[in-house]
Amino acid sequence: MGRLIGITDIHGEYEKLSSLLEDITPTKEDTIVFMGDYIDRGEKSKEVVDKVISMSDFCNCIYLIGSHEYALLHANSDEYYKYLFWNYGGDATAKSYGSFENIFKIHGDFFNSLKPYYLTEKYLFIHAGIRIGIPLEAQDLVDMVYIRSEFYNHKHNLPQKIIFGHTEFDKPLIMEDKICIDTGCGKFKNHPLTAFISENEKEYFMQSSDII
Ligand SMILES: [Mn+2]
Repeated sequence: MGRLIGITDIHGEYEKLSSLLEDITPTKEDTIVFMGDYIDRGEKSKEVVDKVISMSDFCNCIYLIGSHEYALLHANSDEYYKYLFWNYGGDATAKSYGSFENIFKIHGDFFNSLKPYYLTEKYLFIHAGIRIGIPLEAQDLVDMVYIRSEFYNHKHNLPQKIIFGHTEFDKPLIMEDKICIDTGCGKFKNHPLTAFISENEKEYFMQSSDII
């Protein structure tokens, strides 16, 4: 059995992503679940998306949607998400692609193909979390990519451990029923990108080395 790996909230930090993936060195038996927020804030959103797409040559890859991709996909049709996109780092993404229109010309198929979550027997990988008390199949996508303390401050009732991101902590937040691996990559220059790894019966983390 290969490793099951979660990576989230890369936010255009191509060097941190490359360094972490190099340390992980994925093989054909491994699965990487990319849990959203590929873009915005950091300078290399386009390179980050190219890199995560290219990883499917080396291992099984799952691509989830994050809040920043949700805002991107709704920026043309909804003033609120347009505001969110342009005020939370979208300018860096447009610059990385050359223009806002280019984001869709170059990677539109990728952004439109992103999944809401990835479920295994032991884990649920999801960008932000779930609204507790509602069945998984009835969850609202907005909650799944934007929810914060209403989720992580309470115990949930799913049999799986939930691996999530979206809310940053200084180090992985480890709770009995959930683990957050957003360690502020892209938001704070000296914060690492963190990977959650499940291998046989072990759970551990790997982080990008200190690239400033
Ligand atoms: Mn994020």
